[in-house]
Amino acid sequence: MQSWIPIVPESASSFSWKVDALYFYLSGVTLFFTLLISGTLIFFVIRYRRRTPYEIPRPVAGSHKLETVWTVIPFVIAMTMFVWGASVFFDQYKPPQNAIEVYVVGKQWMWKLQHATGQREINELHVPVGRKVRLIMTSEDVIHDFFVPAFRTKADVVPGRYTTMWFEATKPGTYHLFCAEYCGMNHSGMIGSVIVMEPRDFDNWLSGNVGSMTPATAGQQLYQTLGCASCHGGSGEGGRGPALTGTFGTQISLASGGTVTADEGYLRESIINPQAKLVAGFGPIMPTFQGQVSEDQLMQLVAYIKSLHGAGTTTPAPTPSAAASPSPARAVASPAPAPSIR
Ligand code: HEC
Ligand SMILES: [Cu+2]
Repeated sequence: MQSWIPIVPESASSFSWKVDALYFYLSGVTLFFTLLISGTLIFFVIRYRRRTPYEIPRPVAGSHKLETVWTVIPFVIAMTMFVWGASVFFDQYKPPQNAIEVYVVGKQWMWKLQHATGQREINELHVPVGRKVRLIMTSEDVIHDFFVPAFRTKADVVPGRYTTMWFEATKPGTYHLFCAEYCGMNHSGMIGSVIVMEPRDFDNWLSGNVGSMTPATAGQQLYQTLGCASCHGGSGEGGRGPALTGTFGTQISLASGGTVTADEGYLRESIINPQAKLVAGFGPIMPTFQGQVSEDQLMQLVAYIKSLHGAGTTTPAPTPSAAASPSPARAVASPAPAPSIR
């Protein structure tokens, strides 16, 4: 269904109507005061126009009542905008539970995406309707920006760090995906689509792509070939370096005092720039892997470390079909309202 106002893009995510409501409120307030002020202005110009060349107007005396009214009313209106805007903002930026995770790498001039089950896509993102989808994004070159107007959400994709965003599509269909940050000559061609499918169709689509390795499995191989195992143990149990099993999402105590949450960004930094945040109790012996691994590979290593949950689950599923059942490809395995995806 096209939206009832022709200039507004289609609305197809769980929070798009909230963004629209806020937007209409802001437009309404703006329109109201524009009309009020310009109307009053025109009225006064006519009503108090100079009638004789020698006329001297009566001086205006202050009015505390008037001052108070036109201070308090705008203040209250501004606060409604602030509180409402903040609540919509927090809604969008609070990371969701049980989301499907998709890794996104932007580069001049395309989007490369990979699902936790291993499926790769370019300039297309297939997602099921009614499920929360979380994107973990970075760039290989310059700043890009992942923008899906129909979902009313966008986020910068920045080289050297991860940004995340999430959405829940509410209607099957194909929606525009734009790069919303000028990124060079073919920026305008950096477009794609988000394809929202019924859960059953999405399931079929996922299983139709056998043979691709999950990011966690690819990360496990990198972990071995890059020699991470020599310090962190063959399956992350620890040694000269800290254990990586069960690390993800926990609070890490740092040698410098203080703690940090082990999110994707922290894991990435620990590999690229190990000395930036030393884990308490360990020396600065880990070499940097800057320049040795691509952003794709970094995401795979991060996916592998995330998949290490402790006893019994340290080996990622080798095939995508296995990964679709409960497995370290946790995003897909998570319990969710759409039963056919479990
Ligand atoms: C020479 C030994 C050594 C090698 C090789 C090594 N590490 Fe480390 N790693 C360490 C030590 C020691 C620490 C703790 C000190 C620090 O934070 O740098 C650490 C910390 C980490 C952390 C942060 C862990 C936490 O609990 O906060 C991660 C993640 C990590 N390493 C991943 C890797 C990966 C992935 C590789 C392979 C690409 C690797 N390491 C290779 C020694 C090593
Ligand atoms: Cu771009």
